[in-house]
Amino acid sequence: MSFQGYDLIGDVHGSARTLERLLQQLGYSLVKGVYRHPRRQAVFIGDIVDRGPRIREALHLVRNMVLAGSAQMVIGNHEYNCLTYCTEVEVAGRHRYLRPHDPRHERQIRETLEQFAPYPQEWQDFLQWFRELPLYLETPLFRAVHACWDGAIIERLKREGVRDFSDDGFLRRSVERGTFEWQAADRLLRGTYLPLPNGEEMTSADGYRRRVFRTKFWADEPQTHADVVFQPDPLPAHLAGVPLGPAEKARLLHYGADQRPLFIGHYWREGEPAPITPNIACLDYSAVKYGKLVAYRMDGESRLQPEHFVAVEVEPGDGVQDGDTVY
Ligand SMILES: [Mn+2]
Repeated sequence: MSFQGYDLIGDVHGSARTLERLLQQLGYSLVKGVYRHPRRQAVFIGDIVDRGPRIREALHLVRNMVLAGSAQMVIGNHEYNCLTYCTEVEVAGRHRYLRPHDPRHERQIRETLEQFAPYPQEWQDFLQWFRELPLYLETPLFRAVHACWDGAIIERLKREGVRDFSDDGFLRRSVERGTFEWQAADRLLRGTYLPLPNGEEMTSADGYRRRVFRTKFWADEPQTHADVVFQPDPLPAHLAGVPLGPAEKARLLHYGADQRPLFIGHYWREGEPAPITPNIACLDYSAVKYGKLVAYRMDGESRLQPEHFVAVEVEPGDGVQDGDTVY
């Protein structure tokens, strides 16, 4: 089936009621229990799970749409974290999880596991489904990835025939720092980042000490750290103006203005939704923190239009109040 347009939808994080309102506003309606649009297809940019009050409902809604062909979805870092957190392997005769069960990781997945506790088989089914979610999506009209489009990594994934985490070996190696598999998962699902200058640390709004900061992958000839920072927390003033060295510049990517439109989520944006550049839009406006759940109506334009964004406010009880960011 061919569609006349696509509706790209940002990080839901368990705000299922708000997602239903957004879909209705976009012209989707329930047909035999599944949201559908007569002429358009939804594309979820990942991170349906964690944090919010209706994770299970949101997952059922989205998976039903994908199975019916009325939506596609790329995997987010939170679905990937669920997979690695819940996958047990044996190493040298000892059992361990691919993602360590430390307090920070437990905190990130807590609401998801609590909401699925009465439905253990359903949770296993969703984990299996997460493994089949593509790492990226590419159509003649646009591209979509949760955090960062890295053309070289994606070319290699294509050559190796890797589309998702369904291969056991690929999933296992993706947690081993330094492997190509680790780099692919880290870059596409978490984005680019740089160490803070002089080995310094900062405390972000979620209370964690960090030695790295998230960076843009579209900055054109950046000179200072302030030119590339892209995260909710600003850099400390004394670090922002520090020039980027050659090694740091070499680590940055540049998604060119001539490339096809790209949609990402991941970055906890605030304020009025608008394109970041003429060909890149971030659709994560912190819905679950009572920001906005945001979509972009894509009709095939090569330059993104501010009026194609659709945003709905999160209704009371469909988000979380605390300021935890959980990157
Ligand atoms: Mn997210």
